[in-house]
Amino acid sequence: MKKNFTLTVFEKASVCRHFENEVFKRVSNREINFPVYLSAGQEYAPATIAGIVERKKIKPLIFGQHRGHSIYLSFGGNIVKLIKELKGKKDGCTYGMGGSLSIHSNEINMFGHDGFMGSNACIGTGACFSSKKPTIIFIGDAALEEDYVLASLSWVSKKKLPILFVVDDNNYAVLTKKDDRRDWKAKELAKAFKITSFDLKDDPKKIYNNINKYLFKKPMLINIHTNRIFWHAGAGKDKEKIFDRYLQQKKLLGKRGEIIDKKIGKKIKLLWEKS
Ligand SMILES: Cc1ncc(C[n+]2csc(CCOP(=O)(O)OP(=O)(O)O)c2C)c(N)n1
Repeated sequence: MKKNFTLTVFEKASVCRHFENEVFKRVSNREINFPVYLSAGQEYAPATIAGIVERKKIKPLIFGQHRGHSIYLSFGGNIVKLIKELKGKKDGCTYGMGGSLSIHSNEINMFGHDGFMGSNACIGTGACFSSKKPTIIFIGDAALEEDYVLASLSWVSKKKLPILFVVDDNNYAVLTKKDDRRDWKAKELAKAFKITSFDLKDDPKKIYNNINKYLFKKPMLINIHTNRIFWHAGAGKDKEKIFDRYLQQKKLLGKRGEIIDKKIGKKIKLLWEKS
């Protein structure tokens, strides 16, 4: 029997959340002492998209930005290899050289980011144009403002490429909020390029219902509102009290949610200690 979609996504999100909490601890106590980009609070975007893609049995090309831990884990990246990567080991997923920023994995077709905000949009567009393979490009709400990202959107639309752009919209460019940076919305921008687009909360069912039918059948852009728990980089928390989709979904699942959360938390803690 097919597993309930909400449950599949929750399990993925739980892996991401516990993973990031373990990283946070290690950055705080300086066991990890290079820049890390945590995705806690934002895991429902990749977890949901990965859940949809898995159901369709598609293995897309994946181009992430920084905050890529949850993308890698949601799409089935080997967790031990990512732990080793963050410990700087040679048998890490990016041979201990990519760190948190440039997570790369041939196994899941994930291409490491170079640190240049939005460059993954151009590179992903080129890869899709030449291969015609289903492609997912994750960018932040600030990366969407880069001129070369706009040029990529234009080409994607002109060539009707099987691409899904996921704008992980946490409202911030480091510390500057969207309202202080621009007066347009991602959905309006995509519409101007004749790209089907949606502006959605990180609610898995809403994302599923909106993108499932036409995914990879035409270019699409989805702006997903998320809330970051941790700072732009490193170990620290923003002061504002935020809505936490993971905790909301856990509550929704009741006892089952609690059991999964505990079980996965324990497993990941152990993996971090052993790897
Ligand atoms: C071309 C370029 N300009 C500036 C930076 C410095 N920088 C790194 S991340 C960042 C903000 C990124 O915001 P967003 O794309 O929304 O991603 P988020 O960190 O919020 O997930 C900036 C300005 C950069 N890396 N590359």
